[in-house]
Amino acid sequence: MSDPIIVEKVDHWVKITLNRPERLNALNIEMHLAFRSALENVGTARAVLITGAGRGFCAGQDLGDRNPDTGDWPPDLGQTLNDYFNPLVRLINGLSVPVVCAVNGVAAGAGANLALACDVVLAANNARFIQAFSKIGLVPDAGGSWILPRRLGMARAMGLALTGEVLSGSQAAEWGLIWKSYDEAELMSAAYELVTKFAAGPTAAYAGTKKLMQAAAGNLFDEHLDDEAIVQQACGRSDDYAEGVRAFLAKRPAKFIGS
Ligand code: T3D
Repeated sequence: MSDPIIVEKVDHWVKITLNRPERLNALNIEMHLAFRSALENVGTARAVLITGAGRGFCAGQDLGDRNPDTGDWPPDLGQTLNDYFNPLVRLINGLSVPVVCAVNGVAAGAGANLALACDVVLAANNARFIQAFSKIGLVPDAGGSWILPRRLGMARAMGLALTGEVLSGSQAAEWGLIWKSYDEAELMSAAYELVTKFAAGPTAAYAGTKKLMQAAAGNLFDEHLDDEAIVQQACGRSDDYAEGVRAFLAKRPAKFIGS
């Protein structure tokens, strides 16, 4: 059997591929654990790319592992979230380096919301984002009910969640749910270009940006200004800041070293 998660180290970044294409990369326990381990072990990588093998990105929980006609029913879904999905979302959020997601095909249920947890989301124009939960009697999870209203406003968030309608990659970009969408054939080269740029970028500034953007949702404006001052103070002491200013003054591209 092939590995459910493929990890490839490329220069200063890591590519993580969800690899159960025959199930549209739906997550079973083995795959959950392998995905978690991949995220926990990005080490000194300066950027991460997550994508899916085959025609799908991820179809969420493997429903083949749920059987209502057994004595084990009902499963404790609170525990499933706490033990499997939430750790993945928290790990993606907690990585200090940029996490790029290339949504190469259908992203359904928690598969969609794991993609949306990433820092910069690219998708094929014909990718499908589906909040499939209502179709099986569940609520959006893996952070979906938090992120959708913030990115889209209540009208679109509610519409997507309650109807389970398909949102194309191109429409997701138009709505501001994701960063950009591309023709299918161009998606991976665009993703490689972006992650390569991040891996050669000012790593400490990216970490600070991520931290501040995440804190913004829970901060009052005034305290957020204080937070910006603290993070910027640290950036001001980095080698990359000095290099960025030198490069600007010398009219040459900056060579960031990530510290
Ligand atoms: O349970 C908990 O732990 C709680 C947490 C839940 C988090 C969640 O993610 S809940 C949501 C779970 N996911 C879904 O409800 C999506 C189910 N899948 C679909 O609705 C459709 O498959 C898609 C819209 C994603 C894609 O449709 P389509 O027509 O492009 O492909 P398909 O033919 O339906 O799927 C291809 C194969 O993948 C098919 O297998 P087969 O017939 O070729 O042997 C299908 O059964 C399989 N597949 C797709 N999604 C899942 C799956 N197998 C298991 N689990 C899946 N989620």
